[in-house]
Amino acid sequence: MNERKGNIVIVSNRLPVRITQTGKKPQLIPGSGGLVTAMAPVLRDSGGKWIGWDGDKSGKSHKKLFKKETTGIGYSLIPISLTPQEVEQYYEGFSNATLWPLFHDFLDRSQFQPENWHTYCSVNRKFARTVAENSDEDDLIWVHDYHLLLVGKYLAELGVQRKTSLFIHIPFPPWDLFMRLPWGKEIIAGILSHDLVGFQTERDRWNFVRCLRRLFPCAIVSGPQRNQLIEHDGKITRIGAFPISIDFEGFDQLASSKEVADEAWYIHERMPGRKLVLGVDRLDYTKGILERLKAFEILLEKYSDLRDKINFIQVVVPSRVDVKEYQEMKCTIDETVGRINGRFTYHDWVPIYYIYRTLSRTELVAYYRTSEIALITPLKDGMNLVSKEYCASSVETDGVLILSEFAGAAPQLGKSSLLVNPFNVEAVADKIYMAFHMPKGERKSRMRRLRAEVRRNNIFRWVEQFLSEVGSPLPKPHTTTDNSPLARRPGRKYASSKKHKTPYPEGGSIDNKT
Ligand code: ADQ
Repeated sequence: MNERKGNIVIVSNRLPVRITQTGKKPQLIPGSGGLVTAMAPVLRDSGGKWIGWDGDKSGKSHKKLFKKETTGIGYSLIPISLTPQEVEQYYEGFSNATLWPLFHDFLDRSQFQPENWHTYCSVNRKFARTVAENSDEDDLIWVHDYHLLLVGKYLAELGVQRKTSLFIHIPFPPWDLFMRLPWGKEIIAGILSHDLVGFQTERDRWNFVRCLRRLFPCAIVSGPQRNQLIEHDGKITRIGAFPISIDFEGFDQLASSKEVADEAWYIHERMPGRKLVLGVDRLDYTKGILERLKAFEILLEKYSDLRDKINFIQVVVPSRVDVKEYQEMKCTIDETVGRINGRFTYHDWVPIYYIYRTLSRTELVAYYRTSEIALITPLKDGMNLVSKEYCASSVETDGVLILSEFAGAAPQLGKSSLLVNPFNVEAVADKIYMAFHMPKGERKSRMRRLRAEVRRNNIFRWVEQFLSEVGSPLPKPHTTTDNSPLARRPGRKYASSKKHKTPYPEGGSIDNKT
């Protein structure tokens, strides 16, 4: 990692804690979710600041509570308050009802409301002001995700000189979808106002470059495919794919503990002599939970010899519980589980166990460890950390991973897992059958390769590679803007100041088309 003078300032929509009201006093408890899992160990080790919304929808300020409750944790948490209107229009509106569905290929769910867009801009400006007030010139600002794509732009408009980077945790959509966004040009320009932009996969980076080329044909794209430089409007931005990961050793050690071994034994003991198929997801339409249930139903229809020999455990973490669409989705899942169980339950065999709550880390890892098959079939996913957590927790090295080809993890884990198209529910059923009957030797060799991959490309390496890219010197920007003839000169390349390391050697065939 590069030696830097300043601190790291992380900026994300939510802080890595939640406020709870136990009795009269509000308290802070650690939050859950992919981003928290990824970043908390990093800040704990390096110090620094984390800026984000406190999660309170009333607009009440909790600065004092944060100051009191977070002294001594090794880094500062700086809460931002949002008004009810900001929550509705910036968070539930533009972030989660426009960008989230559009970037996950759900165009029919995307809403394009101008008032939501305007509030998205003003909240991004609010975040930028807070960053300016809580950082100085030597600090590295690391913005996370789709809620805050314009923070770099507003920092620049405020005249604040900072090294800024952005990591987008969700997929970047292809041009055919992105073109529908009425404010697409502003979004691309906002992303380009950062010094480094990281995507989960080569496909996302490639989609971004395609959109950029359509909207800003004069922008200059140069450099090796996996580490490109873009000059636009007198600024140079480095872009690359940095597939996020997990703390492999943390999961491996916990999975090997007696506590987890006991819990895992207890879970399997309730379903004696049966193979367990596990699904773990946040409640979201992108995760493909209903399609997966349908695939399991087809499995029981088509391969009746598996009845009584297999159980499907679907764990769903409550998410966006106030949103009507999510409440309806939960009802549909409840009904579907009930219908399938009603149809196939026989004596003491109930085919589907359905858990709708947040599990403790020990419980979650016990389910990972004890399940013979993981069925991870999102319809689209930025990365999907659950697939990596399953591999790290499979300490007996005999679990089989069935993985969606539309998960960002597929380029890394696809070779040694059973890849499926989650929309093809009959094929998913066939893959479960294949996993059920896979010989032990093959299961072990596949899982060993998967574990080696996740162990090598773990979260610490991810952070190190991202930070070392931010630290890499950039060439001086050319003084011309987009429209100048010089900027349009074909084939113009920057002399790279160093030979770029390829962060992740593997990648999709898409690379070759860039
Ligand atoms: P998410 O959409 O939240 O993250 P994912 O990557 O699968 O998706 O992370 C979910 C996290 O929640 C995992 O770390 C898992 O351990 C945890 N979790 C799941 N079920 C749980 C339960 N019942 N109890 C407790 N914890 C549970 C977003 C993007 C992803 C991207 C991540 C990280 O949508 O595509 O992989 O960010 O970049």
